[in-house]
Amino acid sequence: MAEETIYQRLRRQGMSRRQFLKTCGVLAGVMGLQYAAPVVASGLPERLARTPGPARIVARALASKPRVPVLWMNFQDCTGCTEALTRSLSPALTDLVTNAITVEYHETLSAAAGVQAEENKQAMMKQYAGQYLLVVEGSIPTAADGVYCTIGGRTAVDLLQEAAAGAAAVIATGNCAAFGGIPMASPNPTGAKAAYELITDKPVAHIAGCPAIPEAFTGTLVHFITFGALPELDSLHRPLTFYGQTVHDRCLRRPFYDAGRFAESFDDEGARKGWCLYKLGCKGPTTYNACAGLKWGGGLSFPIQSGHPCLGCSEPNFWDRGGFYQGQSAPVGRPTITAAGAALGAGAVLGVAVALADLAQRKAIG
Ligand code: FSX
Ligand code: SF4
Ligand code: F3S
Repeated sequence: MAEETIYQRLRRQGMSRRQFLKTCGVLAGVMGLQYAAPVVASGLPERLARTPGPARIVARALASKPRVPVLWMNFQDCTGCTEALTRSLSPALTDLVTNAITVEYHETLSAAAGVQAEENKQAMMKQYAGQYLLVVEGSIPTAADGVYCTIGGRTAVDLLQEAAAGAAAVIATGNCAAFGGIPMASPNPTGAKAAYELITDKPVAHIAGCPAIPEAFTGTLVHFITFGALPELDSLHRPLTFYGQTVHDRCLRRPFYDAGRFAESFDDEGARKGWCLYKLGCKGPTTYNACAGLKWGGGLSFPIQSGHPCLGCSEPNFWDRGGFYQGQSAPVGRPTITAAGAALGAGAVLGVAVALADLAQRKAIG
């Protein structure tokens, strides 16, 4: 018997066709898909054929594919990336994504433990060899033969390489998995490494940030579900849709930066008036992340909006670069971004704004 598709599962769980198509629009928005060319919707129900191009792309994928198996490995991290994702304030989105994937193994969320969990993982890797998505959270210790992190008596290095061997693709979520993060900060006692340093034969996407923005993770995941491949990445393997612009490019304090109005301390008149935090150490001009557009807590706020300079948490070595609150005497020049990056970044933010507005509307109408 053919495996149940994602769409069939959602229908079985009570989602109407109308809700399904609307949600596909939300997902397309999260992925920044509105610039994608429409596809021919042959063989689909009439309502689906009338759905706008990007939503139709997602709908076609969900209507034809079974759930994507996910293997989630936690190593040296604070679990903030899992926390951020599970506390994301887009429940409808989270709900759809959890229906579109099957998390076969996750150390911190799994109900199973010990031998049973390890046996489940082995069975899953065998059953879905070459098809599953591997998500890595945390850095991997390599010093002293890897003894600083062991699970079930095996080292993180060993477990990661075993899991990566059968994966179709890898998502390294958070700065720790992507670039080594805080565990790799000097003096790096555990010999921490990033996932890509140990996985050299599989595509790896970096959802950088400490922690990663949930919507950036979800958008990348949905891209994989839809297209069976990772989205376009920048030179540091971050999806361009979410990392194509700096925090500074979309910062709400940017007019003050341009006008040369800077807070000089956290309690001066400039700080109270919401002026630019550049002289208080803000790394926004050199940090590529979607915080200023997507924000956190379902679009509620982000560090700079709350009065704190950007620490550059989506960039390599952000902890060792330090100087978090070090005043900078003169502003850097306007950042240069590629036209492609700007278009993609703007597209993503617009898409998510539309998506969130749609979600709010759906909640309002029940
Ligand atoms: Fe690292 Fe994820 Fe920083 Fe934590 O677990 S990215 S320490 S907030 O969240 O890996
Ligand atoms: Fe915003 Fe920081 Fe840029 Fe100032 S320097 S505009 S606070 S990102
Ligand atoms: Fe990180 Fe800076 Fe955003 S510190 S959360 S990239 S504003």
